[in-house]
Formats: sequence, structure tokens, C-alpha cells
Amino acid sequence: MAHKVVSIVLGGGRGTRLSPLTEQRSKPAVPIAGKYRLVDIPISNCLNSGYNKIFVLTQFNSASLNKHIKNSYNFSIFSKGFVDILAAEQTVEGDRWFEGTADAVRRTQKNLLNVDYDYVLILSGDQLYQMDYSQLIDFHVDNGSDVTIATIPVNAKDATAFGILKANEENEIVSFTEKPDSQEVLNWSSEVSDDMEKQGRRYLASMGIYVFSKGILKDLLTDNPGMDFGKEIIPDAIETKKVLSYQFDGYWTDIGTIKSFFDANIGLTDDIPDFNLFNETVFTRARMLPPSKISGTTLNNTIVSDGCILNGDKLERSVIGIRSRIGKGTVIKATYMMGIDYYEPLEDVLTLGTTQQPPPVGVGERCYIENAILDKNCRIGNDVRIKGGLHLEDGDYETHTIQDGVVVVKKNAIISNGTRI
Ligand code: ADQ
Ligand code: ADP
Repeated sequence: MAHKVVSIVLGGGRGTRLSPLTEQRSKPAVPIAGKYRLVDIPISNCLNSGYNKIFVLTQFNSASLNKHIKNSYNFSIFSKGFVDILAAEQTVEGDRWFEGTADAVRRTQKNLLNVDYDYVLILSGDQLYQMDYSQLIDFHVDNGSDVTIATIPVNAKDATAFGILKANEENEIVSFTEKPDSQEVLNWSSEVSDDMEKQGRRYLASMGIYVFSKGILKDLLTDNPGMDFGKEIIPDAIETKKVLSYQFDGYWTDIGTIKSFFDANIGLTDDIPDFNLFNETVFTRARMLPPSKISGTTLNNTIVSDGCILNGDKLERSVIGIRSRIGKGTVIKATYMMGIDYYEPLEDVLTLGTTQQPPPVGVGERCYIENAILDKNCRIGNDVRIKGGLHLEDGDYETHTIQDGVVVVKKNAIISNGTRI
């Protein structure tokens, strides 16, 4: 039986961990995999699971996010489905930011009043995975749970970034600690399958994916003033309610930092990627772009989106976003180029960069780019060399940042001919 579910996607706090990608846009609108936005991942999982009542909570509303949601998720008038953005700045109580995940849900709860649901599914906006949530909901209902947390075994190093828990044989969570330090974590191992044991994945992590039965969420958020699910609400629920662990065994990764976001995108170019775009549909905006045109380029393990004009020499282990333009002789390796929002008139492409003007949008001729993220609409001139790697120190500059060896060229940045990073 299909259960009545409303989904809430936590679209992002201040987004500092993904800066500078979040400098000019809200986190759910960050482009991923060449043609999607971060928010398409949880929304697609919802739609593929049969749940079409979706709220996206975000700190600030941006034109690009609104446009994306409006153009991507149109339900027929006969459907009760919706994807609505609820932004912190727009609430009548004031323009206070959401002060945490629980605060965000608490302050937007009134929007649930007009929705017919029995269960609330709370999702993170910065994770890459495919999951059939209907199995999670069935598990929750069949076991008479109050709160169910999706969990996954992780290794000791990763465990410090997550909520770690222990469950009994009935899958009931008996203890929980939010982001234990590297010493403390050692006390938190669980019994896991042989396969997980071999990978050193002995710690059961909360995936930040929660199911609450209707009244339970309201009670918890009323009785406990806590601002965060991980820090306050979940530990409280474990004391007072029936909280179960639903163990997930598919691929799942958190993409909340530049390095993990970079690795997740480049990982898509593997022969058999962990996250497979060719499996379930990931929904996004349907664009009427021309097919890509490629000339003189050797392509290896590279994803090329629609509408590109590529004349480079070699592209390797890279994701090339929509409308990208790459000039002759250019080599790009292990790079996520997000793409371009518009086409420049042909005469501009041919004349820009030749005088004092900025180079045309895209990547110019004879460049070498490796270990980088090129945000949208950047103008990279000719003979530019960008080589990320751990030899570079972290830093924040006018046109780019460096974090964990990944060079991020900022949106609309102009990198003039011959620059070396
Ligand atoms: P974190 O991911 O560190 O841990 P948090 O920063 O609270 O927790 O973010 C959870 C999600 O909510 C993210 O998508 C984030 O962008 C979003 N978010 C954060 N603050 C928000 C706000 N004020 N308004 C709207 N959205 C907001 C959590 C749990 C851990 C669990 C990991 C799994 O606390 O227990 O292990 O998720 O990734
Ligand atoms: P080059 O051909 O010298 O390498 P560019 O890589 O800068 O020059 O791109 C020129 C090519 O890009 C042209 O051959 C043209 O096909 C294509 N192009 C660029 N901009 C446009 C545009 N606005 N409309 C159509 N085609 C364009």
C-alpha cells in the first residue's frame, strides 16, 4: 500500500563548506554532473519512489533556484504533486536565518498543515545516492516505528563527520553520538557483515535521512527547543521514542565539501561509476540545446553535456558541462567544468581576447588544466596553466580558491592569457 508521505529536503545552511560555489547561488542550485543541480538528486529519489509532495528548505532564495524548480518540476493539474521552495528570509516572523536543521523544519512546519500526509521524510540536500524511499517507509510502518534513521557502515576516519549509533537485534537504536572525535569513535564499533568488516566499515553512521510519524515530529520539535536534529532532536528521540535503524547497502556519499563534491563528480567518469547516471532517471530541467560539436579532441572517460563546442586536444577523466567551449590545443584532466549559461555571439567569440577585452567565455587555446572545478561562465584566456594538487596551499584569491588541492575558479572569473596557478 502506498503510504502518505511529505518530503522535506534540507537545502543547506550557510553553505560555507561549499564556498565559493555558494557565493552567488543557494546550495541546492549548485550544478552537478554537467547538467543537473544538487537538489535534483533528493527530488529525483522522491519522485522515483512515488512521493511527489516535496518542500526544499534553503537559507536564501535565488533566481536560479526558483527558475530551475519552476522549469523542471511541473506536475499535471490532476496531480497533487508539488516542489516548493521555503526560504528562511521569507518568513513573516522575521528574517532570521534558519539556525540549524531542526530550526528550519520547525519554522516551516505550518506549510505542512494543508498537506495530506502520515509520515515526514527528511532528507539532506548534499548527498549523492539512489535510494527507493518506499522501502524505508514500509520498514518504518511495518515495524511500528516512531522515528527511523537510514544508516550505513563507515570506516573510523569517516565516522568523525557523522552521527554514529548502535542498534540492538531488533534494529532499535540504543545509543547515538554526533560527530565523535577520532579517539571516542573507537568505542562505537558495531557488528557488521564480513564484507563491511573487510573494508573496515565498522561504524554505523546516520545518513541524515529521517522518517517521522506525523504527530511525533511535531511533539519533538515542540518539547525540545534544540536547533539541530543531529545534536539535539535525535538524541532526545532515542531516549523517549521508538527509534529504528534502517540499514542501506547501496552507494552513498556526502558531497558537502569541495573535495567530496569534486571526487563525486570526477567519480562519474569511472568505467563503472558508483553513482550510475544510466540507472534510474535523475530529473532536471529539459533544455532545448543543440548536440555537442567536437573536433580534434581525444576524449577519455569524459562526460560531455549538451550544447558544447569542443576543439581541445585532450580531455581526460573530466565532466564538461552544458554549452562549454574549449579552444584548440587545450588539455584538461580530472576537472569539472560546470558549463556556460549562454552563447556569446560568434563575432564576440572570434574577436574577444585579441585586444584589451576579456577572453571569450569558456576555456581558450593551448591551456593545461588539471584537478580543478571551473564554475559557470568563467573566461579563461589562452596559454593558461592551472594545475591543482596537494603541492598547492589552501587559499582564497580574487579569481579562485584552493582547497585540499582542488583549484576552484569562481563563477564569471576572468583569467587572462598566460596565467599560471
Ligand atoms: P551534517 O551533514 O553535518 O550531519 P548539517 O550540517 O546539519 O549536518 O546538515 C544536514 C543537511 O541539512 C545538509 O544538507 C545541510 O546543507 C542542511 N542544512 C544545514 N543547516 C541548515 C539550515 N539551517 N537550513 C536548511 N538546511 C540546512 C547530519 C547529521 C549527522 C549525519 C549526517 C549525514 O547531523 O548525524 O551523520 O548528516 O550526512
Ligand atoms: P576556433 O575554431 O578558432 O578554435 P573557437 O574555439 O573560439 O575558435 O570557436 C569557434 C567555433 O565555435 C566556430 O567554429 C563555431 O562553430 C563555434 N561557435 C562559437 N560561438 C558560436 C556561436 N555563438 N554560434 C555558433 N557557433 C559558434
